[in-house]
Amino acid sequence: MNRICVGLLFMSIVSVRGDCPNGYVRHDDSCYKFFSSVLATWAESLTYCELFESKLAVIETEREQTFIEGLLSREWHTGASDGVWVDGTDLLIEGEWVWADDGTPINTQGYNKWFPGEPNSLGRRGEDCMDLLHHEKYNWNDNSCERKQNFLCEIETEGSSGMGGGNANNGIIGK
Ligand SMILES: [Ca+2]
Ligand SMILES: [Ca+2]
Ligand SMILES: [Ca+2]
Repeated sequence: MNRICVGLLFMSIVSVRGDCPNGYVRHDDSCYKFFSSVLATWAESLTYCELFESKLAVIETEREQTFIEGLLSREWHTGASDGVWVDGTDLLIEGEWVWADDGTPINTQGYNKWFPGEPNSLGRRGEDCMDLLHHEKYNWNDNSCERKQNFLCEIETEGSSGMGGGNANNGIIGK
């Protein structure tokens, strides 16, 4: 098209492919930030991530889950909440879990690491948002979306190819 477009595209690629933004930790093709001193509802935490050009973490593989367990254990401190919000939700249709970011179903065909007995949709109003519970070794749980707790943001740095990561829209560039 024109030089400015090409230049902008190039800068985007460089910033996306390069190091993680300050405060983020790299693992494979993603950058992660555990916000361990902010308490937010699930929806608020999603907005926080967006403010920092990221999104709530989407956990696609055992390898990613293991990394996240390590990261959260290392950075856990007294005063941190037991639950840590990630991107999973069944707010749209009760019992049908998806990653909110792109609607990918979370079912037995794909990767999942629900704690035994979860999701259990406890209480009269149920539980529709996914968190990782410190006291359950960061296995997955459904919790009340209104609960205020810490959260984990992720930036996917590889837009295409690769399993799971290839979700058409490069959100980071688009922003
Ligand atoms: Ca991920
Ligand atoms: Ca539910
Ligand atoms: Ca639960």
